[in-house]
Amino acid sequence: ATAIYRADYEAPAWWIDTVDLTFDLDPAKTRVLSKMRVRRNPDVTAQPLRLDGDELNLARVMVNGGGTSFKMDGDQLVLENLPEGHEPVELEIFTTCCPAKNTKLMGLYVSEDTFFTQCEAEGFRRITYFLDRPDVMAMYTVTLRASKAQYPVLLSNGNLVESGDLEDGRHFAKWVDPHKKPSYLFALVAGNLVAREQKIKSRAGNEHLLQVFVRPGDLEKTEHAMNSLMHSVAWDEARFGLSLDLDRFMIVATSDFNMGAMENKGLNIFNTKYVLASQATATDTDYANIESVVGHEYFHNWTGNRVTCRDWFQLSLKEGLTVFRDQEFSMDMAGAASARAVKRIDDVRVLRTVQFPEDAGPMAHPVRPDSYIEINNFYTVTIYEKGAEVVRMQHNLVGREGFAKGMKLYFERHDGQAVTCDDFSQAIADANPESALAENLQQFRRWYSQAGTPVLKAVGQYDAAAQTYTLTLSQSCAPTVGQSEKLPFVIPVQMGLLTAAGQAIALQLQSEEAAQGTSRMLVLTEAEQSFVFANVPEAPVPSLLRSFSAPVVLDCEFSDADLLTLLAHDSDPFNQWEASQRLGLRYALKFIAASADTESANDQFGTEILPADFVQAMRRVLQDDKLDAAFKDLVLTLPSESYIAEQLAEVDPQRVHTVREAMILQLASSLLPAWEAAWESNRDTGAYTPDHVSAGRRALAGRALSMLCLNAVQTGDTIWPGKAYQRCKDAGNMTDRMAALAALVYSASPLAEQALQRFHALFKNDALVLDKWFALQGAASDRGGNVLPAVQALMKHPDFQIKNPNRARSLIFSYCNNAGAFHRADAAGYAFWADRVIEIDGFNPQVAARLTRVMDRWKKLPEPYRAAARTALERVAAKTDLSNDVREVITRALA
Ligand code: HT7
Ligand code: ZN
Repeated sequence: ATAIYRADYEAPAWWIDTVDLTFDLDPAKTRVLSKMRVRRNPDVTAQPLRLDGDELNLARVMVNGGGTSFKMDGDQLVLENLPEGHEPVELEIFTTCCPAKNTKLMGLYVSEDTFFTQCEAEGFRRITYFLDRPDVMAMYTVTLRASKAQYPVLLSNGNLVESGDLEDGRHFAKWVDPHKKPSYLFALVAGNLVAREQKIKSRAGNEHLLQVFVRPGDLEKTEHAMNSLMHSVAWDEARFGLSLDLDRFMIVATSDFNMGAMENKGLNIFNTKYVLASQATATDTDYANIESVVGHEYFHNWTGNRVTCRDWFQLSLKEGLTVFRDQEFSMDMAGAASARAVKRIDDVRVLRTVQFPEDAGPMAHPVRPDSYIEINNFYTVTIYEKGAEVVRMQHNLVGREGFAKGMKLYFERHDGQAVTCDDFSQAIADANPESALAENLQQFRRWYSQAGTPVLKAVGQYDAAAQTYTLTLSQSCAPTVGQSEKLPFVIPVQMGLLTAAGQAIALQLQSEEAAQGTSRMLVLTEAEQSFVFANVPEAPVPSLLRSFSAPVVLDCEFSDADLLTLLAHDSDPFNQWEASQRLGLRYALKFIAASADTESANDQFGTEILPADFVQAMRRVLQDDKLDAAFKDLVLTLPSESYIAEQLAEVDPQRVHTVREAMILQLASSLLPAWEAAWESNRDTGAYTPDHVSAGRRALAGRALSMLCLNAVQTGDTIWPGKAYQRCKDAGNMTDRMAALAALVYSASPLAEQALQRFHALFKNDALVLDKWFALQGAASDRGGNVLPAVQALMKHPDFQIKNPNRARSLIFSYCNNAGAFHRADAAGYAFWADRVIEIDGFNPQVAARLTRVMDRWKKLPEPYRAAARTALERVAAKTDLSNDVREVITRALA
């Protein structure tokens, strides 16, 4: 396989103006007739028409109603003798494909007797020969024909213009999409489905029909998805003035899907995980995810569909922007400032625990990559989450109103076009000519072109005589694959200063006449810059990077006292939380280093890793009536193992795991009465609603129960495990039930097995709940190496189906991400991983490539893990028939 380079982009030599597709749907052999009107691109020198195809059977090609010569070049169908000149040419291509055998779930496939499509990024070429690239936008008419009994519902993009019966029990439906679109947004669905329907009226007074299609029996689980969709439509109108541009907007759920959901024009296709919810089967997190994913796909209707990407290197143009939009949507829906902060903290945790490692590993790439082998490998946290941070920085540099103006200009300029990341930032800057973004636009664009996480170093110096405080900010960025030199970024640093007692200090730069509030943004553009603040009454505690104003690592020498001040008093809740994480990280790193030459950190340190003042600060947070439960839960969550690991040059995963577990145990035992009180006051949240306040209370109750069960294992107490077991039996919602089950499993309680069995018996007919059941067991605490054999046994369970991506992810991915159980001295975890990568690659390369990435950071492992990891990677690499997807990831990992 060869790499494709951004620098090689050329406009297409041909345009496709209209496509008329007719499908005769049959699982074993679907016939596809494509009639296209194509014409030469007058701006490009004349070339043959080269159409992409993949695993198609070609039956016939006709040009302007007559036969034609053609040739195959690899997977491409090449037409060299098309009429010269710029007149449109009528092309007719007849192909067949086999949806029943499509295990890759790309193109047209069958899931539970229903036809679905997935065309992004390059799936349309598995349906018919086409110019399968996002800058070729065409008008689509689609006719679907199928057995009426088996496939009573026939859907495609746009509006239903005709339907009726055919001979032999078949029927048809004809759909016309009123908007031109790239092929990756094409979709069809055919099957036995039912819909929840809702009519809505837009601000402009237009009527729209919203539909959520699911399998019969699942209808009552669609209320939250429908509500989320209605909220999304209203939010986009209110916040950005963007209205729904279709009479009908449909969501369809499938349980076989490679990713979360897909924004096909007017016909979104969703993983059931992001549609179906009832209080008995879905957790608060599921509810929140559904709202966010429904919003995300809906918002793509403008950011992605109306204005799309010129090429796949620009993927973050739509994904980064749409993630930013869904994050803002969730924050606006959350309402209160504290709930917004909780959402921001959640988002930053994902960025730091998943994207920062990606940016420092073998798959590091810029937000706008320069090359790829398999585009499916570039649907990454860098494109999505870091891309959203890059949009957020632009938002912050021009302000909320300025950003809205920029978006307006973006759509005025580019509606109906396929454009680039540069076009986006240009519009935001042009709409705000006086902004720091416009002033530094070229330099700002390095966020798109340079990979890696910058380190922002901050050094403060207080001059008591002059009452000045000099804050020196400097930046650096380590080399990443293919990029050895990095130029300075534009880094917005939202900040404030606090007295030691925690009071906010008025901020006045020496050059200014008067103070300008107590929180402000400094913009770092040089490698190093100093900012001098005047009238500072005492040596201040700096609160830097408030709300995580830039995706960087902040290196600042805070004392423990500074951090305790920030934790107790900072007006920025993000930095309050951040202070708790810095303290937790500090103690973890100290004890990981100290335990370097001992067998077990536990034995050496007992339960005394955390100093008394930190434990006391945690107690205060837990007992503070003024703090939200959700926020308390986040503060009391120690930095994750992967975040701790990222700070280390060499990572002994067992040591990281053991030290973190010991810290958790110490918090469990030292705060025992506070945990009991937290449980008692939050265990009953009344009639279930997934709102943020009661969800936060359930989260805190769940953590308290888990801490109490962990402590019980140490003390031999049976009361709390008994209460958890009882909760598993009688909980009124899945959040509480799952938390109780997890408390038993993670504490390795003797009651865990029985509770798991009951849970299975109760939910054996609900696929999404069974996924949770498998996932929990894959993520269980390892006791003497017991998790891997349990996982191997579960793979033989009648409910385990490796070909279903949700199920494979729930057991296999969950185990391979369970560091304490996966990194085994006998290398059995790695052997299991290699076997599964090879097995899954045989039928679904995209899912296999995701699993391959579990080993991204293997070079940081010490022996004996490192050699064993290499052996496993090399075993996979030695397979000659690997997919391009897995080959690209494994080659980079081994390089
Ligand atoms: N834009 C969608 C991407 C997607 C996808 C990509 C490759 C293979 C399968 C896929 N399913 C969905 C999802 C989104 O970001 O909205
Ligand atoms: Zn998206």
